[in-house]
Amino acid sequence: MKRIITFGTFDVFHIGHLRILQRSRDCGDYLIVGVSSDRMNFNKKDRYPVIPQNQRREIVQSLKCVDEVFFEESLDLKGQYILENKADVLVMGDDWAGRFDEFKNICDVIYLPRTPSVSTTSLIEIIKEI
Ligand code: C2G
Repeated sequence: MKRIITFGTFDVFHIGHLRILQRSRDCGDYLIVGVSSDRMNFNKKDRYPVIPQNQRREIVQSLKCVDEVFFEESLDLKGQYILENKADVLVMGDDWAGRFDEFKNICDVIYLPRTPSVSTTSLIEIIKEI
């Protein structure tokens, strides 16, 4: 039984989000997702996500490929979340390549290629133009 953990905001949920979650699940048997909290996003980017955290969590939890969801409250707690959830593998998109290598002593760390040509930021820009 291989337990996978991944993290993300999943704001304005799109196909890139779905694919990284499906491919993360394909790396093992059980997928746990840390959904970044509204406050964590505000601290990081100085703005709140468009979709509030309870709705982002509900969307992610409803997916067939996702087994369990919790709120990620801080980037600094990643090691603790990996240990608490007994994760065997940390999967992240390759926009984070190298950033989480420090956890290679507690689990495997895999960076998967991002889905090209789609992002929350570009979707927000397109919607603004309409
Ligand atoms: N992603 C992807 N393809 C895209 C867009 C995003 O594969 N076109 C992946 C990202 O690489 C990430 C996941 O989808 O692994 C979630 O992306 P975001 O919601 O942008 O999450 P982020 O702000 O990177 O939050 O602890 C880390 C943070 O919680 C990550």
